[in-house]
Amino acid sequence: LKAWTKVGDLTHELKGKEVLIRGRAQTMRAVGKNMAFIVVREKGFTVQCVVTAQPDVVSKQMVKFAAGLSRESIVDVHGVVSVPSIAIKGTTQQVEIQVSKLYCVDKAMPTLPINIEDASRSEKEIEEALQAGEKLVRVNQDTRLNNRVLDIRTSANQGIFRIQCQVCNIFRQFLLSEDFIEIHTPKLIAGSSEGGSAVFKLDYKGQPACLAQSPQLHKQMAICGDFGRVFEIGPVFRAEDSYTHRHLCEFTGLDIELEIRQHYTEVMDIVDRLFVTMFDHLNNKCSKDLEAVGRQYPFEPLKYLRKTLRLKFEEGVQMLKEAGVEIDPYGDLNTESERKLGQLVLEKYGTEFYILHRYPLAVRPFYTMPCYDDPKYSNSFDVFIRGEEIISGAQRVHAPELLAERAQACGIDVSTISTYIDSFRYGAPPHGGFGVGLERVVMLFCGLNNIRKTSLFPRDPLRIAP
Ligand code: ATP
Ligand code: AMO
Repeated sequence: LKAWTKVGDLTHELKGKEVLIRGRAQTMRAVGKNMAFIVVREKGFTVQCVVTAQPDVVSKQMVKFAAGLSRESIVDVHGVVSVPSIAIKGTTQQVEIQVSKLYCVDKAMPTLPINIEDASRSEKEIEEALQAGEKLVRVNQDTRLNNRVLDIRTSANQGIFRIQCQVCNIFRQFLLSEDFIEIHTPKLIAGSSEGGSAVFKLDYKGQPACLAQSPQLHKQMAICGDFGRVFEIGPVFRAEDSYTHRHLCEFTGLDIELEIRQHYTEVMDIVDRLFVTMFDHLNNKCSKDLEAVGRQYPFEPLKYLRKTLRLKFEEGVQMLKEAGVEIDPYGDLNTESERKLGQLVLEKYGTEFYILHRYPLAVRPFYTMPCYDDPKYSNSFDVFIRGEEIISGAQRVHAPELLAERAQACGIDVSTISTYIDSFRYGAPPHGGFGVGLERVVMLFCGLNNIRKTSLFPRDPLRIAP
């Protein structure tokens, strides 16, 4: 038999069929000398394989070999699919394989820093096991991240990163279908692109340089170069000293920039259509992955409207005020007030996904366009999922003098961005765009409590390995 079957595809329909699978030996259990059960796992799906001693087919030695495999070894299993009379506990697949041949492709060391079974349990399962007197190790976040290669083998983590892949896939497909082109901007740049001190500085062959805090400057320059509509999926570096559940020092930015014909609402229209398409796709096409995540980290599906709610910053401030939270009308919202507003919006409008726009100019980056009717406000917006920010966006200043003035006022050394400012001297179309934090989208869509769960190899102020 040469055709491989995926463990996740083993269903009742294959009853009586011969199959060949490759996976990892997750757990081994011997029953006397004539029988052994091995749970084999492939990409987060598990199946029970039964090795029974039978003359001319399976020797007792083979049973012993199977029972003695080290956990996480890679095995090839050849056998017939059967349907047991009682429901199988502890595996994702409801069929078994009656093994005729078993090969160990690669042996794992006998003791591992993480037991995948322990690392896969939900908090509820851990509590129940502990109450039942079972001995088990609660695998903490640092142990998981220190041994990330093992940790990402759990079903929940396999699901998380397949969902992440789909977020990027839909982002790309949707934008290509809307006439955007994908660009790749430099990550080694001369100075800060967002302002502030949160930059990783480096020496660029004797010149001071830094890792890009965003593709902001170059995506706008691509618009000045007449691409019309651009997007990028790439790394973003922030040297911020943020020890929070939602800040990383390196994350993946999903950025877009486009010409605006009349109004910055055209940029918000893209947010609306892109994200409704994305959420629908995740709910309809990624149900197995969402279930895998939810089994370990239970969450409620995201509530969103067919047409995304748009709330003006002033209205948000008013809602908070009515709820007893005083906010400076020209200041920013802090984490707590963002959460509170998220709750109020859910109660009033029944959505956990919304856009807050017309932010005070003073709290936005230097390149943000002030509102024409009131320059204390700006043509800008943030987007929230479950009360936490996933997107910042805005119309940009395209008048070079104003841009230089705003940069200087925000403490940016204008000489480091002179080629950017010059781009607007050769005729620039009105334009705007936004940046999405990939890890935040996945974290918040799945109701997870920490951004490190949605970054494959997270980088935070205390971690640069593995
Ligand atoms: P941006 O995209 O604008 O950087 P963000 O979600 O990354 O948005 P910040 O603007 O950096 O967040 O900060 C927003 C709020 O998050 C701050 O007002 C503050 O309340 C909170 N915050 C940021 N960094 C920290 C930190 N290190 N510790 C505690 N709270 C923080
Ligand atoms: P901003 O700085 O708000 O905007 O970043 C855009 C989005 O990136 C995510 N994000 C982060 N994710 C993880 N760790 C961090 N430290 C972190 N900081 C930000 C958030 C945020 O909404 N140039 C603008 C975008 C634009 O206007 O086009 C920018 O970078 O989800």
